[in-house]
Amino acid sequence: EQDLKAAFAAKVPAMTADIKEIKEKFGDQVLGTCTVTQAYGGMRSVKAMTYETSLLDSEEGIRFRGYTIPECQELLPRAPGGLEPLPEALFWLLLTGDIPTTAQIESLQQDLAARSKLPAGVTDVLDATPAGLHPMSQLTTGLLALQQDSLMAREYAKGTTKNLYWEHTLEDALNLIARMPEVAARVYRKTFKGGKYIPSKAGELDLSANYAHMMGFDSPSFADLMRLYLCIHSDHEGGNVSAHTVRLVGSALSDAYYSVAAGMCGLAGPLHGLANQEVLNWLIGMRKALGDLPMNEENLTKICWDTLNSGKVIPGFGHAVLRKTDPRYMCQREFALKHLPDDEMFKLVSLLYEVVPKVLTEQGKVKNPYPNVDAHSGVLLQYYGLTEQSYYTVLFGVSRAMGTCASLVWDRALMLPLERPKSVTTGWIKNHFANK
Ligand code: FCX
Repeated sequence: EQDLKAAFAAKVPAMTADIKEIKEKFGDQVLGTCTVTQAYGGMRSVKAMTYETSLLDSEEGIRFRGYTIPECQELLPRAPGGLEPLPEALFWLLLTGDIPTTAQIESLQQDLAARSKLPAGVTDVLDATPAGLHPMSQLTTGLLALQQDSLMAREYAKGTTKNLYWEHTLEDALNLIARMPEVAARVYRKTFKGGKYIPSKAGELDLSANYAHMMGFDSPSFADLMRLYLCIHSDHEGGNVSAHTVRLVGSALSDAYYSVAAGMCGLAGPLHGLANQEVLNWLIGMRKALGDLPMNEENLTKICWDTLNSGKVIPGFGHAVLRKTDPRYMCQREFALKHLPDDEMFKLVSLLYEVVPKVLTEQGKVKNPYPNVDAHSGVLLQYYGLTEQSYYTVLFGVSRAMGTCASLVWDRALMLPLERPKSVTTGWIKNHFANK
């Protein structure tokens, strides 16, 4: 199938039948349990949901539809002259489970380009937000302004049927993914470049290169960085704050715009997507603190302890599920070794890769002392001149929208119901266990 909608539609019956059979065969099996400690502890490791587009292994890291990041880099179609996979191709993979052909991706790219024009009024809303508002707040505002065009909301109001929800959601998802780069680029230009906007070249450039272009970056290797960046931040199974929020809000049949906007609000937190901003602030502070002192293990160790002793976390390190170095960190490190091996900030990041795990291990609290995706991204961006760190989470958001939208379309295709786990009070727990 050349067309993404048809390729997706072809997958739905088999998946639906598969799940029906699984429920018949294993419906009564216990998938996971939840202790009192887990209920108070952010439900860590509680297996209580399914999520099809990606799976996270605590040792190996993320697999998108069974493929590791290096496998995606090898197998997914690339832009002409590019070395990194196209996020459009990753979206196809997440949605259908299949590696797309170049022809399929060209058709998807044309479709996205045709959808990319912002509907009336969206730029007015963006222009009306104060430039001092955090870029993530501006992005979320822009997404809510795009919601005026939601097909799901319109069709639901007209009385559409449940078996068509996924079609409306796919329409919304494609429009959202096509339009988000321009919204995000406008946020950048408005906040940091005096509102001098650069017109879109959708159709002429692939989504990542066009996004980079609208921000004001036209170098081929920056476009390639964007492609890699938008691929690796897209999806990280279902339980992380942004993905789970999109799923939860979508389960109320709120459309893709509402759901993704809600997910973006979660991504804006410092323990989640904002960590990439925090990392760069921390690195810049570290260079200041070093002053004329040499950048060596001893001096960096001292600064790391200062951070911990002041009650702060070391941003970019640790993870709720991962227990080894994040492969999303590793592929960015490889990108840096290829494109900016002599950059001073990259050297600092490399040295911290040796220092921080030792410090965190000595501190003895963290379950994972190794770096996550956010420890590296900022240094790559600043090398190319994207130095405004308060913008970094917006890039993460443009990527995360793709993965969570792919999953949201499946949620509606599989007709997943409203999410509504049971909560109890501390009093309930006391009574319940005292009487046992
Ligand atoms: N620096 C200092 N302390 C840390 C730490 C770090 N990088 N990571 C974890 N800890 C602390 C926790 O704060 C906790 O302390 P407490 O018992 O006093 O509350 C203890 O170690 C145990 O936490 P742990 O079970 O290892 O980690 P959690 O699952 O609770 O939290 C995150 C995971 C990612 C939130 C945590 O490691 C952290 O705060 N890291 C820094 C922020 C960051 O990089 N976030 C981005 C994560 C990610 F990749 C993304 O979503 O983008």
